[in-house]
Amino acid sequence: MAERSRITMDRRTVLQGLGIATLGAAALGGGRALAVTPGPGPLLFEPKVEQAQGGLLSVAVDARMASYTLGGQRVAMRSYDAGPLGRTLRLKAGDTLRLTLNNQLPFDPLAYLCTATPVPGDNAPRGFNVTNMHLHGVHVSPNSPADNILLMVRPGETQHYVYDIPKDHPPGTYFYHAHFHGSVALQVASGMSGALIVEGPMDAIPEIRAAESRVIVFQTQRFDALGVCDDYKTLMKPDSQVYVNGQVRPVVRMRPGEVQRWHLVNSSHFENVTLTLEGHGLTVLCYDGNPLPKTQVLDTLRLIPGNRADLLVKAGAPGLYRLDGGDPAGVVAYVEVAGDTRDMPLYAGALPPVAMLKPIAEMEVGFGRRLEFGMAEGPPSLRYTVNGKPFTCADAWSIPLGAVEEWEVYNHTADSHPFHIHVNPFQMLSGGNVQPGVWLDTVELPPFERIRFRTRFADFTGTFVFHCHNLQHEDLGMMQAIQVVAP
Ligand SMILES: [Cu+2]
Repeated sequence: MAERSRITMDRRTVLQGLGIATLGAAALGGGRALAVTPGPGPLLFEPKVEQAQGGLLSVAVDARMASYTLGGQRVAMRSYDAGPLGRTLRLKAGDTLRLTLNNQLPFDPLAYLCTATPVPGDNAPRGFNVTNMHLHGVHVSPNSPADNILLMVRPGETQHYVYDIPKDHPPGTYFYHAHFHGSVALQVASGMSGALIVEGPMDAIPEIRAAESRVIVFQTQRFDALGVCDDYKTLMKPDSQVYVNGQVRPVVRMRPGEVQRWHLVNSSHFENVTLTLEGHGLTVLCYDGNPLPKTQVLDTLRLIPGNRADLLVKAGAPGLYRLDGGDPAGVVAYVEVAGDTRDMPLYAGALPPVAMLKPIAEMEVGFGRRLEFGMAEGPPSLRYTVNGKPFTCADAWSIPLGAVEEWEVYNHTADSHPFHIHVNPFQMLSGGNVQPGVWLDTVELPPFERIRFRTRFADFTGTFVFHCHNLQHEDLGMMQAIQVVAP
């Protein structure tokens, strides 16, 4: 099948040169219906990497308007550091991240009507130039100066964050993004996110260490004819385009037999990607930054908004292969295999265990909860809810530090919702279109289905949230606060 659908380098070059979409497998192979697959774009652009030195990574991130070309159109979008995607932050478990967030977004009088701790009436689009920072999936304190998402950083203000990454933190791929309630969807969709990679014992495995890293972030920027996005109508306009590192169908180059380590992030505000790489298996190391007990080879990998995965990919014979994102995204990137052969070993086997991810036995569970994601009222004042109520800071659930709980979450709507919780990952028991036993921080909650998982409220007291990672649902109320208290 791979033979049949491979498009030769020459053909690609010629067609790309002419600016014509290349024809799909069926068309080239003949016999089947003519299918048109859009052709490859430019070489994959990867954001600059900021690497911790001597246990410390200090970075300044500017939230600002930026003008650049996206998918052939000039846009003016909210950004980190003036591009479609923030820099990649790389540190080791045990390191400290000092992040200075400068809000250089335009002055906005409405910013002064926003309150840091939302009341129920605030579950609406608001504060598009107000921001803050969240380390998604990272096990750090939810209190200032760390991962306090209830802070507000108004235009012209600066916030100094300090995050101490625990020594036994699961090594893998995470991301950082804006999280001010009311502007999360619009800011993240516009590009206010970036990859964050935590290194640990897994990275010392020689075959993994030898693999060159690629950061691949899926985004869904939306903009109008002028290239701007300043309202929900634009944000939610029908459009299936998925950008990869701010590009349309970029090309990842590999040599035959080369193994690469891919750090995948779905940073879209609403779109799933279901990935298959033509003619190649995907060797999974981590889901949501959590290493598996041993590597696992998949044909298809589904990433809902907020999910990440760490993969090894070994290139086959020379050719051009499609990375398909499933329906409705279609082909999201290409892999071009060319050049001298390098027969690198593809690691298969055990991954170093992480103490934090010790399986949670039934006898360890001290409390169970049933909760429900739902909707309230009809348009135009549609709100999304947890247990029948849109978000408010006034009703945080109190949970003692060290509690181990089993949750059952039911989706009482006809939409799918990516369930995401801050600070602590959870171990799946059932549902969510994933294998029981995996550790995640974001899982699919399909329509009218339920998920079950167990989790430990370990190490950190303070107030944080769980919410829908379909980010406009979050802004419209599908979020709940938790206050972890000293017992
Ligand atoms: Cu949702």
